[in-house]
Amino acid sequence: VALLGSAAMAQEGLEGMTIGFSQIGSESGWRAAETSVTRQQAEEWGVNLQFSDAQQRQENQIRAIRSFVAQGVDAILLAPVVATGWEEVLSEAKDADIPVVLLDRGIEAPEDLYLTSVASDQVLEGRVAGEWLVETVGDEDCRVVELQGTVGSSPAINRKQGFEEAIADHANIEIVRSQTGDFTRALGKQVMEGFLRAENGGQDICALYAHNDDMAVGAIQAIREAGLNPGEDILVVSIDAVPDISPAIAAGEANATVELTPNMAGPAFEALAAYLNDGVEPEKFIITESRLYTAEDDPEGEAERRRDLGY
Ligand code: GYE
Repeated sequence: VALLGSAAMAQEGLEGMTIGFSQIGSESGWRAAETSVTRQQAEEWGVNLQFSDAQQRQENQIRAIRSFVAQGVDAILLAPVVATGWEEVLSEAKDADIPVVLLDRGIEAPEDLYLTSVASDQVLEGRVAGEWLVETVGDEDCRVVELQGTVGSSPAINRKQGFEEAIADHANIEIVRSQTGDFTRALGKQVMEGFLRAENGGQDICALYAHNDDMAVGAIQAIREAGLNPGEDILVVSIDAVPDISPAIAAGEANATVELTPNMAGPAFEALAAYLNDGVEPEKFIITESRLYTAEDDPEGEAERRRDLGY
């Protein structure tokens, strides 16, 4: 993984190339960080980055890809908002000989429609979050509410699955309510308010599992407003490890998160440089690390480290 920030060095092999980036939008702090890290990476590699913000809509992404193809870009980065519906437009890119690299989310399509996919193992992320809860509650009964990510997105599907796998053999832990918060803080708060009302003012909830930190941050606010102590009365576990979750972890209002690097573009550019210059086929799936992250990890120090990563 390329170094970022002040220690950054110029990278070779893509100078002067034009690369289109169809980004989902800016629903979360993690996504905003990915956008800024991708821009930094493009600068280090000397890439002319054509950025297109889809505002969460697949049709905008399809339109952007078609326009990149018409423009004759050298490569395309695609962070696909949902998992299905990409065959046609990716076939058009393939027919035009333009390699596509998927960033941070997977798709359900034949693997020859993209060069490689740079993403975390999202089932594993869910499992890590679930295993943390299993260890933390032990034999106690635990009613869990779940805030899901964007409907139809690979992280929402896979993070749900991984968590369910982790708690499957533990009859004392049960997901009692599960709804999408679309990966946003505002919906995380609003949906959590509904969960609290429906669960005896929150008295019946033991833990919140949120598919990202932003929704957890919104939900923490809702828990506080309901007169309960987030992190104590209701355990909070989420995914991303964005800097904004660190003060909550330090304050004991959030308990655990699973770190996800915002630097997906670095490995993507490395793969593209090797492929475009030397015809080297990268591995189909480039998997980034998933690390559990709790108050024991010096959240303030870690937040600083992540800021250096480009947040
Ligand atoms: O965890 C969430 C974002 O696609 C893995 O999307 C990514 C997810 C990330 O909005 O915060």
